[in-house]
Amino acid sequence: MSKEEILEKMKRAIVEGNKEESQVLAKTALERKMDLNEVVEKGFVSGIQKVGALWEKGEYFLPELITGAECMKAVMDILQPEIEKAQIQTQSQGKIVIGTVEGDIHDIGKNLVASMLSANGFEIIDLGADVKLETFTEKAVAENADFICLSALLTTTMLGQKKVIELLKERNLSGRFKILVGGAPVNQRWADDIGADGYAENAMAAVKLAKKLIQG
Ligand code: B12
Repeated sequence: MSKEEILEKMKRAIVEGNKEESQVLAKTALERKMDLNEVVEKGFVSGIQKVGALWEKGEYFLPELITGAECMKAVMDILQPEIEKAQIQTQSQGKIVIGTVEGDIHDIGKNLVASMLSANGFEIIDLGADVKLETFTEKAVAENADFICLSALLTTTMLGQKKVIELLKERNLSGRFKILVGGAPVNQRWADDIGADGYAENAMAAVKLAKKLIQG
C-alpha cells in the first residue's frame, strides 16, 4: 500500500466512524515509521474536517459528529505519546499555558497543538477544555509563563479570547505574556483585531510561530 493510499484510508476511517480501523491505521503508521505530522494532518484531521463539512451540509447528524470525535481521540491516544517522545529539542524553549476557552469543549486541536509544542521543547501546562477565563491569567502569573495559548472552535467562544486579553489589560499584565490564538473560526484578522501576538492555522505553524516569538 502506498503512503497516499494509507492517508486516504485514515481519512475514510474517521469519516465512516470506524474506530477499530482508525486504531489499526494509527498503529500501521507507527510500524512503518511514517511522518506523524503528515499522518495526523493529511490523514486523520482531514477526516474529521470532512465530518464537520458533512454535518454542515445536513448529511451527518450529532451522533456521527460524536463518533468521528471518538475515533480521533482513539487515534490520538496512540499517536500523542509517540509525537511527544520524538522530542526534537531538549532544552526548554519556554513555558506555555494552553487551554480551550470557557463554554467550549472542543479539545482535539488544542491537544494536537500542545503535543507538537511539547515535542519541540516547550514546557506545557495544559488547563484542558472549557477553562474559566480568569484561570488562564492566574495560571500564567503563577507559573511565570512565556505564552498563553487560547483555543476556540465556536464563533461564540472566540469572544473568550478577546476577554482574556482584556483581563490582562485590567490587571496591568499587558505585554507580560505572548498571546497566541487559534481554532477553526479564528483567523489572522481576528488575532489582529483583538490584539493577540499571533495566530496559527495548525499545530506545526503554531510551533514555528512560538519559536519565532520566543527568539524576539
Ligand atoms: C469534533 C467536533 C466536535 C466534538 C468535539 C470533541 C472534542 N473532544 O474535541 C463534539 C461532538 C463533542 C462537538 C460538539 C459540538 N460542536 Co463541534 N465540531 C467538531 C468538528 C467536526 C471537528 C473539530 C476538530 O476536532 N477538528 C480537528 C482539529 C485537529 O482541528 P482544530 O480544532 O481546528 O485545531 C487545529 C487548528 O485550528 C489549530 N488550533 C486549534 N487550537 C489552537 C490554539 C492555538 C493557540 C493555535 C495557535 C492553533 C490552534 O491547530 C489545530 C491542529 O492543526 C468541527 C468542524 C470543524 N470544521 O472544525 C465541529 C464544530 C467546531 N462544532 C460545531 C458545533 C456547533 C458544536 C456543538 C455546539 C454542537 C451541538 N449542537 O451540541 C457542540 C459544542 C459544545 C460546546 N459547548 O463546546 C460547529 C461550530 C460552528 C460555529 N461556527 O460556531 C463546527 C464548526 C461544525 C460545523 N461545521 O458547523 N464537536
